[in-house]
This record gives sequence, structure tokens and C-alpha cells, in this order.
Amino acid sequence: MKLNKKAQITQDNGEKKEKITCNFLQNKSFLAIREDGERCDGPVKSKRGPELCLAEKVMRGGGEHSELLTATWSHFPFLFFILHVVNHDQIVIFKAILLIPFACRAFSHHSSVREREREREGAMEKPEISSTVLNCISLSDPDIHKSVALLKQACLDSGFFYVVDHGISQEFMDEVFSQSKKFFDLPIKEKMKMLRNEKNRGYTPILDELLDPDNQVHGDYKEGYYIGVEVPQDDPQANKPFYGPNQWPSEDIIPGWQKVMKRYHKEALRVAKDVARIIALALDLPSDFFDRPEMLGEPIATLRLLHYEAARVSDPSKGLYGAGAHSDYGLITLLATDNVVGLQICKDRNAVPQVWEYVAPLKGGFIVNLGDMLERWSNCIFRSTLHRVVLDGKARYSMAFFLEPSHECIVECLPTCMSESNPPKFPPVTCAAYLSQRYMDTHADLSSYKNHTKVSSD
Ligand SMILES: O=C(O)CCC(=O)C(=O)O
Ligand SMILES: [Fe+2]
Repeated sequence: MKLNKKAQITQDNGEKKEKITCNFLQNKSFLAIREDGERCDGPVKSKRGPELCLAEKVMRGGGEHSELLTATWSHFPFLFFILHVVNHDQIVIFKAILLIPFACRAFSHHSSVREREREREGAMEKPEISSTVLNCISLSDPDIHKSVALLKQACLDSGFFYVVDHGISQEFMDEVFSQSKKFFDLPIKEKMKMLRNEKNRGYTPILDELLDPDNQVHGDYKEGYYIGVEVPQDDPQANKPFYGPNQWPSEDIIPGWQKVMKRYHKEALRVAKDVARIIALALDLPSDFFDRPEMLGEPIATLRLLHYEAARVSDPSKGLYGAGAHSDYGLITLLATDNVVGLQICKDRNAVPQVWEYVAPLKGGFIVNLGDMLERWSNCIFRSTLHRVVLDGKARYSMAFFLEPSHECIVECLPTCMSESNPPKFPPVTCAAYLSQRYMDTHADLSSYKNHTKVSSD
């Protein structure tokens, strides 16, 4: 950017006075820097004018950069004039002071650049986000009709519901969270040794994933770890795109980690299949519809541990998110979270403005959401809902378990979800092809980590 003007103002905050240099850029933007070289955030009060400058820090491309906040100078030309003349001829200041009432009037219309920014944000997005109320399905409830009715209503309404009484003890859940934290606490050099491979197994660093390129300035502020179905390298099944051996941190580094994660993967798969049976009933299908070999016979079932770093504050108005808006790809996702709030859903992705609601964490329970393959199977009768993670600087841990069908499974409109007046909305697609495309669209190219892995393995 080209620097056009420079001006100094004195901020008087009652206790001390400090000089602030404002750099005007192409008469449109400005950057305020204090005497000590610090960038100045927030409104600066000056004896000569109510508010002058704002600067914003944003994170871009993984490193810290500063971005200028654009101020429309056309709204307050008088103030600019004051700054301009003060800088060049101190005597003219008295003439300029006469203009202050006009300047103040201009400001009373536009109380501050920041406020207008906020108003603009407000017009795009509701600033106060409420919590949604989700149906809760108990897997131990003997009244299956009740469970089916609750689940069906949730699938039609939000595509999200809670599942409790699933048979995984709280003690074991706590153990899995604690082991997950141990992994993310490792030095980055250690974690990079287990960088995600072409089978999507292993570590995904911060910013690796970009879920919502239209609204995000860079990737998600989260790191993750993928654990899939364990298939030895010499097994013919390992040729399939989503099957193969997992990567495991060595026992010396985190003892017991592999055993805990393998057990959790198995337990979560059992719960997910239980939920799939209720979904089948809700779609007027036999309860074991998804259990058939060509469906969930050899599922692609992926556990993803997630860690949202502390001190990374999300800001939708600036395109900064813990996880960008997306819908999941498969049949269903079982999400276990710690008690840090952050998950938001948008029930109607086409609404303008979009309305986002928080989903409250539920200790010991799963938040379950439907994926895009189920939306395709059900011809959009069941909803695969947009969701994202917005954080206020607290660290957060979650574990997503994605249930997708067998590689060769053909995802096509279910017989109970089409009619003459409601023909299939999507062409049939194989699970593996669909999934490969979705992963490719959202994850960084592995070649971009070449230098990192070289350094880590040195
Ligand atoms: O961490 C969360 O709460 C959500 C994660 C998520 O949506 C995902 O991994 O697909
Ligand atoms: Fe998700």
C-alpha cells in the first residue's frame, strides 16, 4: 500500500498523554502506531477530535500480520483536514479548531468506525447467538417407537441430536480425552513425525484443513489426528483408498495410547451402528438395512481427535474460525466434546442472513449429526446441517467419529424417499469416490509439508 500522509495526534486518557502517529494510506485507511512502536488497537481519544484511529491485528497464513481497517474518509473530511494542517503549520490550528463542531457533527452520525463495522457485522450476522434445543435419544430406552419418533423429528428439523446411555462409561471417555491431550501436548517436531499420510491416517497440523474457503481467510485453528480401521499393509484390503495401517505414537512416548484409541474406535463403531438402526426405522426401512454387507459390512469408520488451541479467538466477521462452516461427508458423526462451548449449527444454509445457534456440550453424551451421504440417500428428507466451531480463546478438545459405508457402497436415493412427484435429486455415487473428492477439496496438499517432515525426521 502507498503511504500518502502522516500525522501525529496526542492521546489523552486522563492519566498520561501519548503521541500517536497515524499513517494515512491512499486517504482511505490508516494505521496508528504508539511512540513505543506498538500498534494501537481501539479508539484513540484526542483533545482535537473524539476518535481518530483504529488498527486491527489478524492472523493470516499462519503468521501474525497486521491489517489496516478501512475507514471511509469521505465521512469525516474535516478531521482529516485538521490533522493535515496541524502537521504542516502549527499556527493554522486555531483556524482548524473552528471546524471541530462540524467534525463532531459528522461523528455523531457515524459514532465511530468500529461501531459502523459492528453494525455492518450485525447486518450480516446476529451478534447474540442463542443455544439450540436438541432432542435426546437414550439408547437404553425400551420404547423404540419413542426413540424413532424423537430421532425422526430431529433429522427433519436440524439433523442434530444427542445420544445418551450408549454404554461407554464416563470413566473411559475421560481416559480417551486425557490420552488425546497427551498427544497434542507433544512438541510439534514429534507430532510432525506422524503427519497424515495419503490414506488420511495421522496428524493434521493447525490450518491444514480449509472447510469454508468462501468465508475463511485461512485454514481452521485446529489440529487433529485421524485413526481409521486398522488393516495391515500386507492385507489385500489395504489397497483401498481409506484402508491401511494406522500411525501410532511409540509406546515410549505415550504408553497405552494405541490400546485406548483402538478400544474407543471399536466402542464408537458399535454406538454408531446402534444409531444407524434407529435411522433405518425412521426412514421406514428394516432396522438392519444399514447392517447389510454392501452398506456397513466393511465401513470406513474414522476417529478424529481434535484440539483447538487456546488464545486463538474466532471472529466470523474477519473469516477466522476454529472450524469453518461445513457439513460432514458420510452417514453420521458421533461427536464427543469437553465442556467448552464452541459448536454452532445453521439450520437453514440458504437463509439471509444465516442464523447460527450454539449446541451445548453434554457430558458423557454424544452430539450426533447426519452427513451428506445420508442426505443423498434420503433425497434431502433428512438434513445434513451446516456447522462450525467459534471459540473465544479457550482451549477445546473434541473427538469426532465419522461413520461411512463400505468403499464400494453405492449411495443412491432410497426407495422410501422417492416418488413420481419427488424423483431422486442426486445421481448414484460410490462411497470411496465421493469421500476421496471431499477430502481432496478440504485438506492441504501433502507436498506442502515436504520441508517440515524433512526437518522433523532429521
Ligand atoms: O469440534 C467440534 O465440535 C466439531 C468438529 C467437526 O465438526 C468435524 O470434525 O467435522
Ligand atoms: Fe463436522
